[in-house]
Formats: sequence, structure tokens, C-alpha cells
Amino acid sequence: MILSVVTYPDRRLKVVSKAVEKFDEKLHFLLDNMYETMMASNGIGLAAIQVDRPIQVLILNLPNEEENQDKSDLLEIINPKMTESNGTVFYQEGCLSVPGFYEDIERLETITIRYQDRYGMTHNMRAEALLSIAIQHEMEHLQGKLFIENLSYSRRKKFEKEYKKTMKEKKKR
Ligand code: Y12
Ligand code: CO
Repeated sequence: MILSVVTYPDRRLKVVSKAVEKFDEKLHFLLDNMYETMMASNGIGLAAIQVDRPIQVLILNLPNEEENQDKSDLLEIINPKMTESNGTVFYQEGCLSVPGFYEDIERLETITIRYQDRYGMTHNMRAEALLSIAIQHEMEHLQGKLFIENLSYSRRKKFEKEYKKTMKEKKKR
């Protein structure tokens, strides 16, 4: 089932997500629907809050070396905590909740996280490059934060102007 994606400036994206306690069929159903929604929207990452479920769930399906999104690479990350980090790097990010807008954002270069899978099993994972950036982007969603909140005052102002204009044009169509 394809769910509708909540877009900026919807206040529901500001909610801080709650930890998952039950690793049951309802959670598995949500994860499966999030995957369908992400793929149908041409996304590579999605947090549950983006489909109006404020719980600490995120999924990632990054393209492989052949630029394919292989389902066997799908990561389902629940209740993540960052335990280590190193360095910083800039990367041009986009978000399904802020369609049509891409900006360079400073992120930690490598991170280690502890998280649970859909069965409640705990894992530790070290991430670098695009995976590290994508995890940080999605973990911010769990705190009710969007990547545009990392922009400088002037870049944010420019974004707001451009985004409003795009939204107006979309409504006209
Ligand atoms: C690096 C940085 C950020 C992430 C988070 C995951 N982001 C996405 O999956 C963004 C996808 C996206 C897709 C869009 O739709 C199409 O391209 C058809 C889009 O919409 C437009 O550009 C109109 C915007 C964002 C992971 C890794
Ligand atoms: Co996002």
C-alpha cells in the first residue's frame, strides 16, 4: 500500500518520534508500506514520520555500484542511537518531504550506530560515504528536524522564497 508523504511546511514533520516497543505484525506492515511508498516516489530513504507515523523507524535503499536499488540492500533501522563519529563532509541532499529542492549540507563523515531490526534484534553498524549521510538525514527526521534547518540564515531565506513560488505554481496546474 502506497502511503501519502507529508511535505514541508506541514507541522506534523516537527513532531519528535517515540521509541518502538512492539516488534509485531503492525510494525512489519508499516515497514513494507514504507518501502512501497519510497520506491513509488523515487526515494532512497524514508522516515516513518514522513508518512505521518511519529515512531523511530527509518528505511534506506541506496543505489549499488550499477546504480540499481536492489531490495537485498534494504536497511530497516529502528530506535537508532549514534555511538561514534569522525570528521565532517558536505553533500548535496534532497528529501521527499521537500520536493524539488537540493542543498549542500555539512554532515559527519563516518558514524557508528546501534539500532534494532524489525524483530527487535540489536545491531551495531559503522557507516561512511552516502550511507553515513543518509542515516544522519533520516535520524534528524526522528527529532522532528528537516535538512533545510541546517541552512544558514540567508540560504534558508532564499529557499523559503523559491519553495513558496514552486508551491504556488504547482497549485495553479
Ligand atoms: C543523501 C541525502 C539525503 C538522503 C535522504 C533520502 N532522500 C530522498 O530519498 C530524496 C528523494 C527525492 C525524490 C524526488 O522525486 C523525484 O526525483 C521524482 C524529489 O522530487 C523532486 O525532485 C521533484 C525530491 C527528493 C539520502 C542520501
Ligand atoms: Co528527508
